[in-house]
Amino acid sequence: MVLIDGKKIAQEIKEEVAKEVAQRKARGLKTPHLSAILVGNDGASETYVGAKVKSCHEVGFESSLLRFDSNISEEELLNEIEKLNNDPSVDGFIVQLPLPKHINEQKVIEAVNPAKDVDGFHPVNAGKMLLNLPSFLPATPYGIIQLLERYNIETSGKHCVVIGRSNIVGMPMSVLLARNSYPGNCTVTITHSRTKNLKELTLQADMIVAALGKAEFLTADMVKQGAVVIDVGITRLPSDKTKSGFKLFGDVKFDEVAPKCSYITPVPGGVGPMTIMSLIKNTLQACRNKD
Ligand code: BQF
Repeated sequence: MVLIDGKKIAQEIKEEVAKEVAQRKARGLKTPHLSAILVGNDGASETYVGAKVKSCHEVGFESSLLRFDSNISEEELLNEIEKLNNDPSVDGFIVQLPLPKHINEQKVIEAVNPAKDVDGFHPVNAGKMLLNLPSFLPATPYGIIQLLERYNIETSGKHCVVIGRSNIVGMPMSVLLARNSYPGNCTVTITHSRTKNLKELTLQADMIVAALGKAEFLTADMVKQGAVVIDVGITRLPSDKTKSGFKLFGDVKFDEVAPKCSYITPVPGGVGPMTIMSLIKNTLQACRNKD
């Protein structure tokens, strides 16, 4: 069993990006600038945005964090997005999700200029991805693709079962794994809450991407010997055993599943750190696109 070390790969990518940013600066090219909009003060969102801003500094990007009260109106938020769309110093920006209930997330996603949509959530980027055209890939699927690539994991002709069909993970991951490229060329089965024979399917899978958001859902009896298991889950549960006051759980019952796997990602330190590097890579690309 090989443990896929997302933290280590993310660090390697960080160093590669930092090198390129330093070269850009030396050549008088623009320094990439990522902006983030954070609405309200949800603990998990604060942590994620904080990690993104920190990574920007580590690779030499400019970054800006725009914070708004949770009672900001949809109209005001759309107005702030328009300002970032029109700000030439900002190469890419994200609106940290989830948003308060009174704001229509889809409307917000569609307000972002696709050329600055480094989260890859805009329908234009989703459509380009589907058509195998250059686009910003959503952070989590892009991170997983990079892990498969860096570990040279064979995907061609493999049967991959994706559990979960969310817009940001399950659906785009299924598309990317089915593409005619490496990593890709998988036979993909998308499964979800209405799937009747999940265990029957996962037992046939050479690769399983668990992205349903249920702590420790995937158990050893559901996994074929030698499978690759990618755990996208991150359920934060309160804990008095950690100094942060919470513990992260994946969608995979790691201790019993890991011995059956050829490769497996841990939680934390697997897919999570890679999502941040995807965002950083997309922002660098957004900046390059303007050279
Ligand atoms: C790790 C996210 C659900 C909803 C909105 C490192 C992250 C997580 C875990 C991280 C996530 C999840 C992010 C680890 C960003 C991933 O060490 O295992 C990093 O920062 N993530 C987000 O921005 O919004 C979310 C999950």
